[in-house]
Amino acid sequence: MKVFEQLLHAKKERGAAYLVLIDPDKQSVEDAVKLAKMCEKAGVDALLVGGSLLFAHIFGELIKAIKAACDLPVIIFPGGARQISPYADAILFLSLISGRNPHHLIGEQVISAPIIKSMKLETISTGYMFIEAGNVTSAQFLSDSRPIPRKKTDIALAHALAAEYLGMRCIYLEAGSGAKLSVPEEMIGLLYQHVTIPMIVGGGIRTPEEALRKVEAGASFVVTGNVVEKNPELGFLKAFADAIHEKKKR
Ligand code: 1GP
Repeated sequence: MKVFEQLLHAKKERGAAYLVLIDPDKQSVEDAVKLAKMCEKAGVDALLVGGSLLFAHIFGELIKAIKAACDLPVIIFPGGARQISPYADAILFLSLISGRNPHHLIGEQVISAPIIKSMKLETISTGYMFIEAGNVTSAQFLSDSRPIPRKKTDIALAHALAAEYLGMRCIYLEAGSGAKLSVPEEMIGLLYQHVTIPMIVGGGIRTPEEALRKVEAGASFVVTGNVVEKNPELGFLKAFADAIHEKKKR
């Protein structure tokens, strides 16, 4: 089964899928492997690997080591065209549709497409949308793009519909790593009513309860990064996984 189908399957079976982000700039290969194994035990559905900058030269090595140590699908969540590896199972082929910077709408994609083809990586085309988060995140700063204001749910909806009509397979509502405020449930809820493709929601989610609220509003896949890096404990991860899978049980 392709990775995207696995995610859809997880959503069908468990109500939503839980994705944990591993940023190669924020941990060593050993710590990432430890975390990946813990994620597998805790009931996480897939791992995302990527970062805004990539200072460390361990991108491919880290993915290879994770793949050797656990069976979870590893999906690249690239901060740019340099973040590609044949050891991953798939890549979110992002276009930053909330911005108007052509380099992040199509430039990086053109640079990376032939390499992705040669690596035979599965691509998951994703309409990537920055949502105002109460602070300027690294991704916003580096991509030189403004986020969609939190209260402008109609603007968010117009972008999400455009992604769907362009044939993208999912939307990523991104408050940004370490966001002060996560994506508002009102926005997720409105998009859920009108858009038929799945929504990934991430950025600034700090508690299992907050994660569950995103699922109840309509998120298909929930991402956490920072909070798990800071608390790499099985019980904590399990609480997130259980909350994200909770809706199905109700
Ligand atoms: C960032 O959505 C992800 O791209 C995760 O964000 O690190 O704030 O959980 P956090």
